[in-house]
Amino acid sequence: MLLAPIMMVSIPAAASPAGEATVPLRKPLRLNRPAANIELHKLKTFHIGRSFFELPWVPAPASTSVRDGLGPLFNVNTCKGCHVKGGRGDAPQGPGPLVDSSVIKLALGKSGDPIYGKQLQPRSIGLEQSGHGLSFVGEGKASVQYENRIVLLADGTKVELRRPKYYVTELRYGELDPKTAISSRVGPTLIGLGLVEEIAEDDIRSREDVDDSDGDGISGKANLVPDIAGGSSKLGRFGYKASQPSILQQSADAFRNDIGITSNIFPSETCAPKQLNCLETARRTSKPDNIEIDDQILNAVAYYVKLLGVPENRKMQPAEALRGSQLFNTAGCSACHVPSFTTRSDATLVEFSSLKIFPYSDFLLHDMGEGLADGVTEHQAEGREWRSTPLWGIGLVERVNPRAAYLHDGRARSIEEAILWHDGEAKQAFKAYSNFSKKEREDLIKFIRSL
Ligand code: HEC
Ligand code: HEC
Ligand SMILES: [Ca+2]
Ligand SMILES: [Ca+2]
Repeated sequence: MLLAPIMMVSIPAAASPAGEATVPLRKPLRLNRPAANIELHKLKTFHIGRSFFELPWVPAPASTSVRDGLGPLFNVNTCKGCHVKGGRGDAPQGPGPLVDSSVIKLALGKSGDPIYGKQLQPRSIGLEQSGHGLSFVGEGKASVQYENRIVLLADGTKVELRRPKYYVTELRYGELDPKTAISSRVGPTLIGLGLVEEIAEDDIRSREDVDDSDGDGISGKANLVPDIAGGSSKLGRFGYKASQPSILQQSADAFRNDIGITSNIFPSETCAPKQLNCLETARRTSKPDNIEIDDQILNAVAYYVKLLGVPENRKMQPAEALRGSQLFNTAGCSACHVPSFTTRSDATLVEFSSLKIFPYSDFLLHDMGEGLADGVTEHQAEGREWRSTPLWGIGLVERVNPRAAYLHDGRARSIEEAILWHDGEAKQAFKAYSNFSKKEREDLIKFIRSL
């Protein structure tokens, strides 16, 4: 196992994970405040973006024509339904139906299910009726069942993990293809994404080691994905499999797939060829140019997300913080949860230039083993591969939304459970953690909670 030199770990000394952009902790606790160093006049667009992030979209045609066009198929009618106060959406409790903040992705090889496409939308705008009114009948429903499993740590402690299994029911257009993989994902925290966008592509890619040539068991891989507006291929950095290159494209994707709002980036509705009533309703309610959110409003929403600030760290005694970060390093966590980057000196948003930030991620894909695999391919990301989740702000997750949990599908009820799901390239880190004494485990988790 690789024991990186302790010097490599930088402790965010000033408790400022995003330098001058760091947001002081204030009550009420929420994660949707702008970065602290943004020039005042720029916040006007931030607030416009926020209103379109929070307000519910309605079916077209409506008198409020700037925010109509919902559906025909959709998950929920507002972005904030899945990103609660800028933080994480509710995790499914199960057994039973999935909550609104979970998205069901469907995959058959590199494409989606032949009938239902790449995502199951549980709602529609009343396809049997005139195209008005919301209906709880969409493509179908999904539910989860948990199977418990005990992990035994070296000192004899037992930890119970719950392994989810997802089902679809009430399918409206017939069965799924028997080979279609089902993946559930819960809406993640949105802090600091604008800073992540300003990390130079080369700084992330320089850590790639696809064939593990340095033999440390860890082989970060970049996801190169289409940049639709730019017409080329770019490093993916957003989403659980790093499949979106920009906040703008990720937001346009959410508008289309989660809310049924078309844009210049994604001008078609999600109706699949066999979903005739969806296609018919889309035709009947479409606007002349087929675009339901114009560039100006879409850009404002992306700008809002881009500015969402990173909160300051929870205070720790220097000795405690040092100890925690050393444990983080010796366990090999920092190989993927890379503590810090410096943003580009020529950032598109000048306030975000040359900042030393502490996201605790390498933004690369890693094989995390069979237990976490979902069988879904997204560009270069395969079924077992996930982007190292940034750990900044993780100590606030449950304080901001007590119904939130950890990992892509919210299966882990605690940070410890999340660590114990690590496998594949992270097998050594799992072993190191399970060999720690109780005190070491507590110190490590305390450190993680402070980030
Ligand atoms: C139905 C729930 C849901 C809704 C509604 C929703 N999101 Fe998300 N959001 C998610 C999930 C799930 C992911 C992770 C996607 C993935 O990787 O598969 C995500 C990811 C993101 C990310 C990337 C975060 C990261 O860490 O890389 C951004 C940005 C984002 N959403 C913005 C938006 C915006 C803007 C809207 C409204 C247009 C929106 N979301 C609506 C569930 C939702
Ligand atoms: C090989 C790369 C790798 C290593 C090593 C690694 N992680 Fe992770 N970690 C990931 C990935 C990828 C995910 C996302 C998995 C998912 O959501 O299914 C993750 C998720 C997490 C999460 C959950 C984050 C959240 O917000 O839900 C925590 C906590 C975490 N890691 C802590 C650790 C700790 C502590 C260590 C060291 C003991 C460690 N990780 C080592 C790659 C790694
Ligand atoms: Ca629509
Ligand atoms: Ca669908």
